[in-house]
Amino acid sequence: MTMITLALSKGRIFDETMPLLAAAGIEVLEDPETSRKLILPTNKPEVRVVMVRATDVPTYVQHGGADIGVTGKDTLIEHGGQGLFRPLDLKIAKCRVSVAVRSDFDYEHAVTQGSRLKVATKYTAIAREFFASKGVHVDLIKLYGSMELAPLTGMADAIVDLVSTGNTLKANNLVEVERIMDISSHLVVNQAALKLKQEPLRHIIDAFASAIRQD
Ligand code: PRT
Ligand code: MG
Repeated sequence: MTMITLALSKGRIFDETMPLLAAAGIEVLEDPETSRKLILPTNKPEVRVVMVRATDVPTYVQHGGADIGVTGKDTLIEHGGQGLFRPLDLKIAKCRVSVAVRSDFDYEHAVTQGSRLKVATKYTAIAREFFASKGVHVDLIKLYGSMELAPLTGMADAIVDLVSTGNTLKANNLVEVERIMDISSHLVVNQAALKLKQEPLRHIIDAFASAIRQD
C-alpha cells in the first residue's frame, strides 16, 4: 500500500480544504480543534493528514514529511517554493497583502518626499520586493505576530499584512493604503513523491481540480 501524507494547518485552511477532500472521496475522521493527535486518520487507510503550523506546510512538503499540502500564496512566496510542484490554485482562504498605516500618517506625502519608511511585517520577502519596485527605501522590522500593534506603539510607520474584511485594521485605527497582491491557497506537491506515487496523487489533484469553485 502506498501511503499518502497530506499537510494542513488548523483553522481556515483545514476548514476550506474539507469540501475538496470530500470531492476526492476522503473524509478526515477527527477534528483537529479537539483532537490532540498531530496525525489524523481518514476513511481511506492509505491517506493520512498531518497537522502543522501554517508557515511549516511548504517545509514539510519540500523535505518529504508530507507528499502534498495546502498553503497560502503568501506563505509560499516567503518560503521560496524550492522543490515544490504547484499544480493548482485552490481559490480558498482568499485575502490580500496590503500596506496599512495609522489613519493620522500621511503615507502619500512620505512616499513622494522620498522618506525612509519603517515597515513592520511577517512578510519580509513580499515587502522588500514591493517597496524596491516602487523605489521606496524601507527599514524592515520582522515580526511573527500582531503586526497591527507596530504603528500604534510608534515602532513602525507602516505594516505589510494580510487583510480580509478590513475589520482588524479598522478596530486598530489603521487604514489600507496599498494593495500589494491577491492571495489564495495553493496545492503543493513534493516533486519526488509526484514521480513515485504518481497514480494516487494524480487522483487527488484531479478531484481537487474539478471541485474548485469557479468564481
Ligand atoms: O496563526 P499562525 O501564526 O500559526 O499562522 P498563520 O497566521 O499563518 O495561520 P492562519 O491559519 O491564520 O492563516 C493561514 C493562511 O490563511 C494565511 O497564510 C493566508 O494565506 C490565509 N488567510 C486568509 C488569512 C486571512 N485570510 C486573514 N484574514 N490569514 C490571516 N488573516 C488574518 C490577518 O493576518 C489579520 O490579522 O486576519 C486578520 C485580518 O482579517 P480581517 O478580516 O479583519 O481583515
Ligand atoms: Mg493566524
